[in-house]
Amino acid sequence: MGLPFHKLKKLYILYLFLLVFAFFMFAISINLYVSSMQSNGGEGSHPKPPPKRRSLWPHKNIVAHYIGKGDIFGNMTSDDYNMNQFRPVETEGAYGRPVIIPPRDRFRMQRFFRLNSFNILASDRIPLNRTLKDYRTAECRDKKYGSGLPTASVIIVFHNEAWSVLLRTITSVINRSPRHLLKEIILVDDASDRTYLKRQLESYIRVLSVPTHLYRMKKRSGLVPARLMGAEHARGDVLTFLDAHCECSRGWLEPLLARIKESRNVVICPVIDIISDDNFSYTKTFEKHWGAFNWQLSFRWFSSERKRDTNVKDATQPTATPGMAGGLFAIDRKYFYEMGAYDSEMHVWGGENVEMSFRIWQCGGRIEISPCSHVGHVFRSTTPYTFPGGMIDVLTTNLARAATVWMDDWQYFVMLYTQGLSLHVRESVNVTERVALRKKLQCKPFSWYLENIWPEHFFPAPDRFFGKIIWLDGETECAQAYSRHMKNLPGRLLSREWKRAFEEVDSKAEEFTTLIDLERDKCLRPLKESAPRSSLQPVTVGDCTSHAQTMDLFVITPKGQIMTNDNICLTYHEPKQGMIKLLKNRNATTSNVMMTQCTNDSRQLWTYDMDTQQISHRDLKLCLTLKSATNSRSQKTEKVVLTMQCDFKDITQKWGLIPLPWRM
Ligand code: UD2
Ligand code: MN
Repeated sequence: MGLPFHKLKKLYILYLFLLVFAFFMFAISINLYVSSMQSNGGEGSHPKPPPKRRSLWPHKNIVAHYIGKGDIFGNMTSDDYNMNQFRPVETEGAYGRPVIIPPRDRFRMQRFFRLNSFNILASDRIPLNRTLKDYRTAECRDKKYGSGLPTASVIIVFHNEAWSVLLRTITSVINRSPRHLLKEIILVDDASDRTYLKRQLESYIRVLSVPTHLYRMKKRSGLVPARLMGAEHARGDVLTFLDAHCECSRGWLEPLLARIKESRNVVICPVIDIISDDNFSYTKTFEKHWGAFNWQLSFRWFSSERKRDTNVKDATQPTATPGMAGGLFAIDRKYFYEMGAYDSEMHVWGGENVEMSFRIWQCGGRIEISPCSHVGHVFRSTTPYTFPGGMIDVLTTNLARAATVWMDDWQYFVMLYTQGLSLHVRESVNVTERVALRKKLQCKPFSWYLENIWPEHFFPAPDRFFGKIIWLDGETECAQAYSRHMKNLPGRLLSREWKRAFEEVDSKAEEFTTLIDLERDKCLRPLKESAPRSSLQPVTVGDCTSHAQTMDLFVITPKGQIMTNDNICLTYHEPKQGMIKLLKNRNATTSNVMMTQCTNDSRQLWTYDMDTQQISHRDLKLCLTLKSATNSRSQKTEKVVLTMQCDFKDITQKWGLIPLPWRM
């Protein structure tokens, strides 16, 4: 006999309720699992969430040394790795717009991010021939280049590039270059192992409207050997190198070719726009930027106005740049070889852009950026591929090669103040052939490069001070020795010349550096050690143990700029109304002295009084002073450096220069 109907109904409802409840619990736990995976980011075996969009351009370092993660494949399977998920949606990414990944694909998106260090799901939704805006100025659009331009071979090297990204690069070259100027496209595969880059790629390029050749490296070698292989096969008048994740915009090629036609010793770069690694949006960058290298020889963009540029009236004219980013440039094919092509002993990644920048300038050529040529590039914050030989070793060997051949006295500075580099690395490289090339081409010294091509540089120089700035609290041995020395100098009462101070401290360099107590002496440095160097940074004093990376090393020019690595200068920073009040109260970490980008204006000029050991602002005559202030947020008391009325008795206004060696 069965249960009565009403009991059955109750059981049925209970059963239904339990089912719904179980389903809810299941959904919640899945959700929790997914979000915990996402918040783990790069720590565990799951991909790191895509980095935030960069907003500080162009101060932001965008082509930096990579911090690769050893475990590249993580929990990805070989199917994941070889999968080509290109499924274009007609209007996605049109006019360079960002792609928004639907929430249901977010987890997958993050999982696949690490394969290429960019959001491949976004790229896979964008058609190969997506539209872009015209990023040129009106003057550039109107410019006519006439006939008789040289032809170009576009060379693209790649190692395990994503399908849609590589093919969009090729498509943009084909669609946005005048057919008669494009001799061919040359692809060099640096021993990739992804399956779609084998036969599938070969058949794809066979039917393109521009002759496209694919060569393969026998073994993984790096971008330099791959580009050299590409160049060997090229037949166009001009070699045009591109990374494998670029998009050429309208009119990109003509200005490059026209400049080489005008002058064959110019290596010409486009303006490099930003394709977001996160959503593949295309963002135009400021045209007037230029590039150079920091103390560790990492490439950096700068945007400060350059003297020589103000003379150029025509806004379509290319402007000189001391350094090139390395990936995107055009060069006359024969000139490329006359100038020594590349240092073929540079492997995998890095250093070749430094070497080429110095070599071209020092040996009689020029490097320029054309404001009329815009090419987008996907900037990534980590490298997705392996570094055979170890990243640090490969990179430092490449840099040591460049520095040893081209930097003369300055090579020692780079060796001494770059982590991983040392004189020992220098001994291990054989650069005989490159030194012979330098001799054959009768190249100029590095000092000439710094003085003439990059006069705004922030490296040490014979007429500059290099070392630490210590606070003379009067108690440490070093501080006492320093003050004693200064007090006994004839003519000190009158001397406000940096040059005189440099000479005096140089003559005592050894004594001061042996006396310095790295913990008890206090050195001038930024308040936060890890804050981005591009932002406004308050200044403080701290232990003198810190290394170059922490910015307690300064270069002072005879003019009175107090500079440090990455083009950062000690700056008088006009306080805003509210800030003045705070300064008076001294109850907040606010200061009128900041570290910020050097701009060569009077806010960054200081003088030194040898008699009182004060550093004062040249025009305002206010002295650098160490004060305690309470951080308004954390309520902690912090020591902050600011400028105040000078008082020769005030111990908080006394500073000493401790020189450090930088050459042999
Ligand atoms: C920048 C340059 C890059 C190169 C590098 C320094 C730009 C936009 N990019 O780094 O061209 O000068 O600085 O070395 O200026 N590749 C290989 N084999 C390898 C490693 C890389 O073929 O072993 C390819 C790679 O697929 C890419 C190109 O070389 O097409 C450049 O590599 P990247 O994109 O990782 O370098 P990037 O842009 O960070
Ligand atoms: Mn690149």
